Amino acid sequence: MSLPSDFLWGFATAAYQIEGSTDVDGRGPSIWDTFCAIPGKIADGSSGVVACDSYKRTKEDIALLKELGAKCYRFSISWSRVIPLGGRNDPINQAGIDHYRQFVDDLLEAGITPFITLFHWDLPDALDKRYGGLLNKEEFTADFENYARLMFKSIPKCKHWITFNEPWCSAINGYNLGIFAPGHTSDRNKSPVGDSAREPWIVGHNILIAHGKAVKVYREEFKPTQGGEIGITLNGDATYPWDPEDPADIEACDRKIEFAISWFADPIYFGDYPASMRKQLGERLPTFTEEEVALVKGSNDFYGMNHYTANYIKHRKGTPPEDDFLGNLETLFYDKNGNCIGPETQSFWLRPNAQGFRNLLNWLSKRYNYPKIYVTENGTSLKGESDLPLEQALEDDFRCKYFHDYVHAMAKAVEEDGVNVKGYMAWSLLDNFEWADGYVTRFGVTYVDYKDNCKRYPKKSARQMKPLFDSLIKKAEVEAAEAAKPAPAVAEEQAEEADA
Ligand code: PNW
Repeated sequence: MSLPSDFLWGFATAAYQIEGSTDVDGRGPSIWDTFCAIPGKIADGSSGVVACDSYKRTKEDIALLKELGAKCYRFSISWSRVIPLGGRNDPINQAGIDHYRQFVDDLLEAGITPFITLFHWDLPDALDKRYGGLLNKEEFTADFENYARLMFKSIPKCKHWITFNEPWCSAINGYNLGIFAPGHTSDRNKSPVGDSAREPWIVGHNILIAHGKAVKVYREEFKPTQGGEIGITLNGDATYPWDPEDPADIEACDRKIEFAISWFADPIYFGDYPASMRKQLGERLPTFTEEEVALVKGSNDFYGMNHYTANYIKHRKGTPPEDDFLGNLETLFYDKNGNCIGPETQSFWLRPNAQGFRNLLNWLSKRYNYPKIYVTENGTSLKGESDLPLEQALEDDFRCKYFHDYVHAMAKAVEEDGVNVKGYMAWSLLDNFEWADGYVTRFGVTYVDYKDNCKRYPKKSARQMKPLFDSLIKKAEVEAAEAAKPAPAVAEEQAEEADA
């Protein structure tokens, strides 16, 4: 038993990936609606128009969460449902607000703690068209602040807020590789617009400022009366040196994490970008004004951690190309000695390696002085899962092993390494729209039958979660008894005193 008695566990989703109903009740389009409409951008030519139909099935989804024993649920708000055009002078859509308010009431009624993500990549399309969306610092940060304030005011019962999900993905996938909306890249075969060497760093900077502004609003205008907490969710993979004997590979391992995670976390915890990024990117990496430092530094009540996989890292020699975003290194699945990082999944970037999770929890905790961590996503796809008949897909032993190993690695990090993890949300409650992969890649603990009215069937992994966490979370009575016991050293001293 190694997790604290107040430990929260549950599942995560995101609006565009599950809701569907994209033009219902006054919702405006997001950049993902627009992106999906461009031929060739989504593997199976699909979109989030129907997805899991969750907008219309909130009661059913909550019943499912309850059935699985979840204590918390992380979901995101579709900005363009509540402000269809997105901007601070644009009309508000009361139907959208009422939907999410009701959803939070229903979750609480079911005894499930809501975690709300304000931005899971689905920017209102009007803002992209109006002023370039995430690229426009003044406009975007002011509009995000306004949207955040509206949500804090509208849903006072929510006590856990996440400003942004994985800004790395918005910046790199959206503005360097062009594989996510809005699809900017320097590669003119893929997009007529974009500058992969510059735009991602501007977007990252603007997201940090927008995050800082929203946190300031929450802390000054809502936290004193509502008493909740707010943070950002960052993604990042674990790293191992390709050649464990080569100091340059060992150094590259840290640099890889700095380019992925510390890009955002260093400004939030220390007030500036990592030196390794400044060194490689020079003036293409924006600088923080004093006012911006004041906004961003210290702006996390908790660290939201999304984590899936690990890589072997091999340093590169010479000057990296201008569009490099990894830190002048290669990410590999095999090391110098032919060891493999982990088995294949349906996602080209994902191979399970649970020890890496424990290592990264330690890396983050040491660098950022043991912050409170919520694991806001962790999970896996399965190679070929979509080709299986339903009955076989429900026996997802590979996913069961993944969750078992990762959750145990996390529990060890808490118990033995002193890492401060307070919650864990598996990705995902449901199979859903996996962005550029469409519906072919499934991440759910619940099978969604897209051919039969999105019927839901919990897989083996869904049922495993409660017993898994029950076996690791301390009972409150036991924990209280332990806390009341004097520490062993003190007990010895007392015994000696008694002897004397
Ligand atoms: C996360 N990568 O995205 C997202 O937050 C989820 O919406 C998504 O469905 C889930 O992970 C599974 O993919 C990622 O290429 C997308 O390393 C891509 C990467 C990592 C995370």
